[in-house]
Amino acid sequence: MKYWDSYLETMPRQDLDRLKIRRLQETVYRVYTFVPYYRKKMEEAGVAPVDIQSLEDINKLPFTTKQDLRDNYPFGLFAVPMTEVIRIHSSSGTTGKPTVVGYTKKDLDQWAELMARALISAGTSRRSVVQNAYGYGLFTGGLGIHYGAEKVGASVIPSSGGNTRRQVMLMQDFGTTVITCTPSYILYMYEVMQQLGIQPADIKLKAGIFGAEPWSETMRAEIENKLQIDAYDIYGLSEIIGPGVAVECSEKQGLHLWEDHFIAEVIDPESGEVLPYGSSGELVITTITKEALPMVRYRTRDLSSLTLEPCACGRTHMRMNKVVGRSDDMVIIRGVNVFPSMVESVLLTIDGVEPHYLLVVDRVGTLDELEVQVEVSEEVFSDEIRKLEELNQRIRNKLESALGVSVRVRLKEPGSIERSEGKARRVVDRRRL
Ligand code: DLL
Repeated sequence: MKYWDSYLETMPRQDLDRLKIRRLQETVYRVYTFVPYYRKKMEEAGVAPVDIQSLEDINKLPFTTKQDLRDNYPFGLFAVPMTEVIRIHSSSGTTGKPTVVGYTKKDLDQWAELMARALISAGTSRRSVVQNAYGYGLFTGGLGIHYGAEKVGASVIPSSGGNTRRQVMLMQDFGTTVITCTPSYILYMYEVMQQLGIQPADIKLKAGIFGAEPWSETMRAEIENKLQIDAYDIYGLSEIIGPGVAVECSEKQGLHLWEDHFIAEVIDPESGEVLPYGSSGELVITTITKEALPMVRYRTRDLSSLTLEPCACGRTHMRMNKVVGRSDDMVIIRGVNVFPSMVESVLLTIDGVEPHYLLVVDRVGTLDELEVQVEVSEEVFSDEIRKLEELNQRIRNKLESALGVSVRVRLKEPGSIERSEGKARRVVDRRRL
């Protein structure tokens, strides 16, 4: 099966745009009527629902941020009475209160539909055995993928995150063909497979659907080569719906963002100005079908770009490029912006380097210092000191020319950087401590 819903996924642009404007108008009308916060913000901006006559008019609407969700904690932005809300999720966040999101029955049905689209797009079918190793619970990854995979009719193993040896056992014994988890977690699973002496040829895995954290093209190549599978990117965030906002297809050239449910824009994060297609900036998303928690121009903090170029898979929905990183994950070293994904792309081109790394930022006197800790392979680690020093220098040169800042490289012994069973932590910023 090529599409889950061929009519909606291949809808001509004109029809999609007509649907989008109608649904946008409905959403704006609803939030203005039912959510005092939105009404206040719109009044302050001098805009009313009648002012939204075309898709371009969206830029008259004020942005919504994570802070707005926090200020209205927990349910202040819900647009329906709690009797209509049948599920609540939340995203942990590193500081302050979590972000709380709610779903009506219709929201959950729609989410499962979008996840079914996503899974089919990323090589899943009703014959697949899907091992879902995203965490079940308040995190949207577990249950979000779960209901989509059941809808597709695949055999779902709700293994959730953690207990890596058991994950590998299940994979082997139950004949898992599709794994869903974070890209960092599949690499950890691979390590455990190796420790147990299990080769890719011993298992039936064919595809993996990875997301919830940024990962580079080089990381994709690493995962595909090691596990001998197709690795697809899936994007989403709790505030918008959870996983399934956008997903790759067999072309693996950007993620189709489901435009019949979401309107995406890219803005300059400093000025808030809307940027043309192709430009990189912060992704802003408006939901146009959500009932419980509609989001108007939500600033995701994720950096990406959008394209309307037709895709060979036949889906007409616009594509977003792989997310480079979050603006709040970016570290500014002496004025230069550095993303963990940039470091990752460089590291993974160097032989003897493992895909486990950490950026440690510190301030010595008044100067920022960036240390990149990187694990080396067992073979390299047992080499002579001189060879290790050479490798250190080579990594340093490559990083410095790619990033444009001076870097200290610390080679770490195999297995010494913390493994993640969910979202990996890539940055430790000691300047804020
Ligand atoms: O991570 C939802 C999800 C679950 C997506 C499973 C994909 C798979 P949150 O916990 O709210 O929701 O975190 C959302 O994670 O704003 C991005 O910064 C990051 N993120 C999610 N998917 C990707 C991706 C889930 N494919 C935040 N590439 C988002 C890069 C991603 N970053």
